Amino acid sequence: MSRGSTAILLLALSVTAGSCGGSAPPTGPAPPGNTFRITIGTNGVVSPNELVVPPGTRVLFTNNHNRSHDMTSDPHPEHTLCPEINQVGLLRPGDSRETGNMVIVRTCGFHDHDDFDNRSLQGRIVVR
Ligand SMILES: [Cu+2]
Repeated sequence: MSRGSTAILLLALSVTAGSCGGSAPPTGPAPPGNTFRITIGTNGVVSPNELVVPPGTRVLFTNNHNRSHDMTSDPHPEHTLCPEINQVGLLRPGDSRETGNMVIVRTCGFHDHDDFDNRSLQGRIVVR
């Protein structure tokens, strides 16, 4: 392969890599391009504690705190309001995991099941 065709191939690969949003498979690792994120900070506080997303969104939860958090749907302890959130579940320090596809227009409260009355670990995802 000539030097010129190698450059064209690399250019084509980089264009492909930059245009892969919106068609993530239903399972597998969290796509790094997911812009809908809720983070548990090093201070143990969720941020943002309210996130508005369009229907059909997965939200990526990341735990940057130094202890585990079990992120689940309201209400506690049934977790029946938005079961998609229960797919996040137990996040060890440094873990990231997505919700299921949030297709129903509604407001989904969530909490840390192991620390359910801690308001710093409560929030909501508004699907609209
Ligand atoms: Cu709970």
